[in-house]
Amino acid sequence: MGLEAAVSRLILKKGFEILNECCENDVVIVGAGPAGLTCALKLAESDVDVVVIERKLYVGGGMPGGGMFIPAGTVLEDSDAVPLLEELGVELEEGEEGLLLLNPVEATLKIATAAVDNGARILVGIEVEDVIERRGEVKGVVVNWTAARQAGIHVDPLMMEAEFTVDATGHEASVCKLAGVEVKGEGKMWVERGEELVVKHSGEVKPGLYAVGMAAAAVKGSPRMGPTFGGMLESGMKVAEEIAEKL
Ligand code: 48F
Repeated sequence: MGLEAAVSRLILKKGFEILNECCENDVVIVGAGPAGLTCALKLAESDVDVVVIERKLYVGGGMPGGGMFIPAGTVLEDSDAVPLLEELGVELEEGEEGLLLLNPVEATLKIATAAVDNGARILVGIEVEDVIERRGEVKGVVVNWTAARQAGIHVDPLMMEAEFTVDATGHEASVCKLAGVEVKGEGKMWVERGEELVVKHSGEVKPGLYAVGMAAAAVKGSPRMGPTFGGMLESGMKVAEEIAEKL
């Protein structure tokens, strides 16, 4: 036998071991954008068993794209995200009007790396297509391969149970919609107010289900803030703290 069989055998054994472990979790986070990744990092730091499900093949959501694919992002200098970014070694440059500049690819990678280093699992290419609900409480998610949906093939899904589920799906707030939570849709652009309200609105939206980042803004209809990322990180931190306390 050559190495081909060994490569396949090893991947199947390890991969299915990981997927088996993901059938039961403390927390499932849907979406690996800045809010979901930060929430995962902070939960993992508190020794919470957390898995992030991302339908694309890469992490970061909208963050690596900066503004209009232009490779820079901003953060308000008085944001509580600044100490976290500094701790992660993200370079921050003085801007103007109380704004700092960052490299959004660097920030994404450093947050994701810290989340994984602290024990968070990130699964890519998997899409959440429904929630598990018992007596009005969300108890995890129903998942399928993104590729199966894209190919238009109907195949029954699998399920991942969780004590708490976090909708970090960004503007779509797709998990909230699946769970029957009313989603108003994000409001018009207003950076200061959007940054403030996204943090305020992040939290439990239905028993067992939390919304963070733009999903939280979309649920409440609060303003968008474009490529200013501090609120996304703060939102993830806030919900991680709330969930860690409950666990
Ligand atoms: O959109 P996204 O980056 O959300 P976020 O963390 O941050 C928003 C900012 O990037 C920016 C902004 C504010 O500065 O306006 O846009 O709130 O990341 C959401 C992630 O969720 C994935 C999607 O591919 C993206 O990577 N996602 C969405 N729906 C699903 C999903 C689903 N049903 N299953 C799995 N992943």
